[in-house]
Amino acid sequence: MQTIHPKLLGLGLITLLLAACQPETTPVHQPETKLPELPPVPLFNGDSAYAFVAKQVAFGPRVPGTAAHKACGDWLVEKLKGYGGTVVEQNAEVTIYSGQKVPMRNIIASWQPGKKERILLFAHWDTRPMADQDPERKTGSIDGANDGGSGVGVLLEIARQLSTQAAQVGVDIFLTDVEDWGEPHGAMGIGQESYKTWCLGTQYWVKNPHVPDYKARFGILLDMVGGQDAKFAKEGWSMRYAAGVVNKVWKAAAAAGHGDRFLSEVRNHVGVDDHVFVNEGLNIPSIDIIAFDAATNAFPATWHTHADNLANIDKESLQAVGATVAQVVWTERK
Ligand code: AHN
Ligand code: ZN
Repeated sequence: MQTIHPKLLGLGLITLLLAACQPETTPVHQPETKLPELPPVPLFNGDSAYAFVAKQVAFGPRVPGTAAHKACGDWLVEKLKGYGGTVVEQNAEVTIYSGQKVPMRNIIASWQPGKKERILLFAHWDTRPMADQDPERKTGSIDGANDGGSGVGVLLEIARQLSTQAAQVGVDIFLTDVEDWGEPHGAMGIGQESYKTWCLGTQYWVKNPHVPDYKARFGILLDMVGGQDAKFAKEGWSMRYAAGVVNKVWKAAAAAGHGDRFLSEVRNHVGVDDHVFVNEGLNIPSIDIIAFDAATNAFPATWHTHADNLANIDKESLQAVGATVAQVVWTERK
């Protein structure tokens, strides 16, 4: 057994006492704990994102089951593969609120698929087959330039950047399908059954993830991010499930110079969206960056109307959101 010499014990005690008597204001020399510097965040190109939105719109409305939907899906897969993503597709038949069966095609592209530490970015690529919010003509499919097109456009540009500069963490870009064929006029919200008629692709994916035991640190959903002068409130479901992620993204927006678009107020203007199912189904803290119109306390006026077309897309909005997402992706440490 080892014994401590009484003299040494005394010395130790004196040292301890001295340390305890140090006035609190004495500066303590700390060893350098600075993290290694990260490479600069790649420059998000809003013109490129805009071109990706225009291309989607040019296929025609991406209504599940139509030729335009099929052609656009093929193009999305080709682009994501071209930018180095490992692509998994999920094809299934899902039943919408009317009882009609429609084909669903989820598209998931992964960068550094072997990495455990990952970020999930998602947006829906289908468009609504009706214009039930249009003041005049409620029939006919909408272009969905903003509702669907904008989020996908931003994520394709992120994919293009990933092809030239890897992030420290793995990245998954999930283009969800059959998000927007939910029950019209149904009051939504958890507790009301009609909320389950939305986001069918995401609901399928949370029950059947593209890889077993899929996990990500956090998720960011982009929805209607390309409208004129788009602004984003802290969305209610996001705050409930993932307030830390909201704050991280809002900080990144400020760091990227776009803090003016990301409002500090919390708003419950979203009935349901893809991120709700990801939070509830897979426990991945996920937020929704989704436009909030302060004038109406709701979605932008073009929502589910024929005015949701390319003429109402704002490159600067795509730029602000894209630069913010890039800031998050390329400053996240492994
Ligand atoms: C509502 O909150 C009514 N809809 C959110 C889901 C959605 C539809 N986002 C775009 N289109
Ligand atoms: Zn919609």
